[in-house]
Formats: sequence, structure tokens, C-alpha cells
Amino acid sequence: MEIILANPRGFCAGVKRAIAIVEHALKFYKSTIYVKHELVHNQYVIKDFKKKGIIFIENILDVPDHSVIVFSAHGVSKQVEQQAIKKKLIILNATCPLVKKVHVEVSKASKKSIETILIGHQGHPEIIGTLSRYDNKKRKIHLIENIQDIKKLKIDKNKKIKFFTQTTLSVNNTKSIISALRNKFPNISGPKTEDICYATTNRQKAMIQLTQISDIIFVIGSKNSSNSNRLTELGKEMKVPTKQIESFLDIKKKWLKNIKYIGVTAGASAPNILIEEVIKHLKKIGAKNIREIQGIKEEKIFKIPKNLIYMKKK
Ligand code: 0JX
Ligand code: SF4
Repeated sequence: MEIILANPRGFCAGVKRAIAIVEHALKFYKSTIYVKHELVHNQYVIKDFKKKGIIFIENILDVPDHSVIVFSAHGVSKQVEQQAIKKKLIILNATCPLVKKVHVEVSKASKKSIETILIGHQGHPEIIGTLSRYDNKKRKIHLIENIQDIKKLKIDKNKKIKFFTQTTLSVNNTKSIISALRNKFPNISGPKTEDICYATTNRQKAMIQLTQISDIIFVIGSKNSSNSNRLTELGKEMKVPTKQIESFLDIKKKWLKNIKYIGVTAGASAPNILIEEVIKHLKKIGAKNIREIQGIKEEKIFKIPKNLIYMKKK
């Protein structure tokens, strides 16, 4: 058996920044640090931070006044921001700058009263945060998840319309939705640059390469990780048996019967240690070689806020 590694795989710049923010907070604050929602959708990362004393909460009202709160990489709603200010919390905002960019654009559309369509998954924290940036008093923001949802839209075709998307969607699927939107609403316009982020796009491209060589693919990523789920979906669409796993412990030996090439990739929130453990395990059960596919080199780095780096212990 041979292991083929997708490239790129694993942590993106937004996740690295979010983790660095919490690590800095742990160094600089003696008091309890609260995180609104899972910082990133990965069980290993969350367990590790819980061991270090971080408390994850869903309801901001559960945080005692004046505490330190970190907003997750997926961003929060405007209301949560306002509640945090009201409670005089010390806010460390780990929202990915690429999610923030969509927030800003949606706010602009709202201020200009342009009817807006958001493509994304209902209930996902990023979508909750993005929808909240639009004030629905004069015009509306409409969430659609698929092409079928377009039929339900009650929007005047002759008016100016804007669309935006979640950052972690399927690139192919979103293209089809956008093209159906453009057919129905000739006046619609989208973002200048793609809302689906570079990391999502690159990992999906690498996944397609992996499907060309692999007999089976392991996607390391938690069940609630949208970008990891999209990789698994893509593998299956390309007719390659694809298993989404939390760690090497989920690998069943029977899956590897008559398999020569084992593809391995990881979602943007899955740490390197999990990839290393999968490789170690596969070697232990018979894989002889490792090959890394040549892929897109990622150089994006998101710096953590300066005031955190130079902060004195509190
Ligand atoms: O569920 P998502 O893919 O949006 O989040 P995850 O798995 O935590 O990935 C990193 C954060 C992505 C934000 O856009
Ligand atoms: Fe940011 Fe993209 Fe990573 Fe999400 S997946 S945190 S948008 S870089």
C-alpha cells in the first residue's frame, strides 16, 4: 500500500490565527477565558483547549460581566457583539478576516438598501453572523442553500440585487447556483473577488487530484466542519470511496482490503498531529511508501492583533 498526501491539506491561515489568539490569551490573562462557540470545528482542538481551562459557551449571556471572550473563527452576529459590549467583556475577535470581509460587504448592501441573496448553509454559525449584518427593515436578505431555493425567492427582477456566499462551500455547486441566479435575475451582481476562500478552493482542487490516484480517501475533519464535509462530498461525487474520520482510531482495517493507493487529506480545522497519527497508523498496518502530490503553495498569513502580542499579564 502507498499513502498519497493531498497538497494543501489541514490548517488554513484563519484557523492558525484563531488558535494563536487563544494561546496568547492563555499566556496573558490569569482570569478564565471564554470562547463563543467552538473556536474551530475540530474535536481535538476543542478538547485540548478545554484541558487548558478554556470554557466554550453558546450563549453570551452565560459569560460573567467583565470576562475575556474570544469570538470563534466563523464570526458572530451583530447582536452578540452588542451584548458583549453591554456586558463590558474584553473581546478578542478571532473571526477570520475573510469572513469579516463578507460581513462588511453585506453591511454595505444593507446601508444602500440593495436586496441581497446569501448562499450558504442554514444554521451554520458563519451564516448566522453574516445574515445579522443586514437590516431587514427596508429590503431583505434571503438565504438560499441550493438551486431549488431560487424558485421560492420573491424579489423584483428589475431591481438591483446582490449576492454573497459562505466561505466554505463547494466551488462547483456554488458555480451552478450562481449561474442559475444570473439567469433568473439579470441585474444581480456578486462580490468582486470570490467569497469562497482560498483555503476552501485549494483543498477542493487538491481533493480532485487525490481522487485521480486513490482507491480510498481519508478526510480528517470533524462532523460539523463544513469545509471538511465538502471534501468528503467531493470524493464521493468523484466515485472514490471516501471516509471522513476524526482520527486514526476511526480507520477500519476491512476498508483497506485490496487497496493499493490510500489518499489522505484534512479540512482547514484539522491539526497536523492528526495527519501524522493517521500516517503512522497506516504504516503500522502495512503502507510502505508515502508520496505528496505537488500542489498550490499557500503563503497567506493572518497576523494576530498587535495589542495581544504586547499585552502585559492581567
Ligand atoms: O464549518 P467550517 O468549515 O466553516 O469551519 P471549520 O471546520 O472550523 O474551519 C475553519 C473555520 C472556517 C471559517 O470560515
Ligand atoms: Fe478563513 Fe477560509 Fe480558513 Fe474559513 S476556511 S477560517 S474563511 S481562511
